[in-house]
Amino acid sequence: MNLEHLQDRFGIAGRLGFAQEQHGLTRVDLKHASGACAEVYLHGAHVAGWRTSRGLEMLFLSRASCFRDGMPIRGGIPVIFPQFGDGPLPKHGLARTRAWQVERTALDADGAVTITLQLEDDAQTRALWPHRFRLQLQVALAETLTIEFTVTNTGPDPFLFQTSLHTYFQVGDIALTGLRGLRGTEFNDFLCPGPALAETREAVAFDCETDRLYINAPDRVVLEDRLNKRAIAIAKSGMDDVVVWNPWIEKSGRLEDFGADEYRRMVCVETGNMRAPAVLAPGGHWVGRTTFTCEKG
Ligand code: TA6
Repeated sequence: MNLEHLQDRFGIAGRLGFAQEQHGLTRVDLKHASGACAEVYLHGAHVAGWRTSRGLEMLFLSRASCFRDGMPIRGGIPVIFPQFGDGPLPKHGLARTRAWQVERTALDADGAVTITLQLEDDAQTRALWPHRFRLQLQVALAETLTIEFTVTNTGPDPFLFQTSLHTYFQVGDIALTGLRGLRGTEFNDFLCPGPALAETREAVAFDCETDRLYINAPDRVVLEDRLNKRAIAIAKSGMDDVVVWNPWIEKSGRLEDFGADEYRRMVCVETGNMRAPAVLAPGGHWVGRTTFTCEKG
């Protein structure tokens, strides 16, 4: 569907519009009555930007990011399915690099601006992963940002899957950043494989490469950005785990779509089911949700 048809069918005057980004990808601009706004690409159903009603950009987007078919956007909220991390499929699965379709848009009774994007299996996905599925991602912009991710097994066989909202947050300085709420939670350290350990700190701090999966994590954690004097509450439901990632210096140098110094101004706090793959029976649904709230700043 071309831009004009998308605008005619799904546009909402002053609240939701479609644009062609300079690399040819279709972007959806959402604007809430409070002044909060967000940008979502149909490519990967990728939320690439979110600004609060006070105009504060909350998500990190690399200046070196690609914006082209077949490549994930570096930053924002990559949608991960059916595989988290490395494995038989391309890393982090196949959802984040495919063109999603607009299913519906709405202005909710409470004034939230919503768009629901959909991805279904096709010959290309089935060649990679031989299962039938339907994904829906609903982005709801109010003074908060809520992402609802639904997986439906539309085939005759059960399948195993993992999911993640791989969210990149922008911070003033990683050295003045902490993630509260994980004390006592067991985690796997991807950088130091071994038995799960319990987090002992009130706030996870960052002074080196960090890549940890917190198992059955609390449903609310708070990212503190002390330099910007702000905090972001991350509240999940239907999602078991939290992954915390900062590439630090050496890994940053190995990422082609990431600036060498950008590790200082970002951290990923990811929500989903990233640990053991879950089984979804034929006709089954999985729904996970995460709401982001800027509490100060
Ligand atoms: O979520 C953490 C992680 O798995 C890290 O190991 C790092 O590789 C990151 O994802 C980014 O992966 P990507 O494939 O987007 O470069």
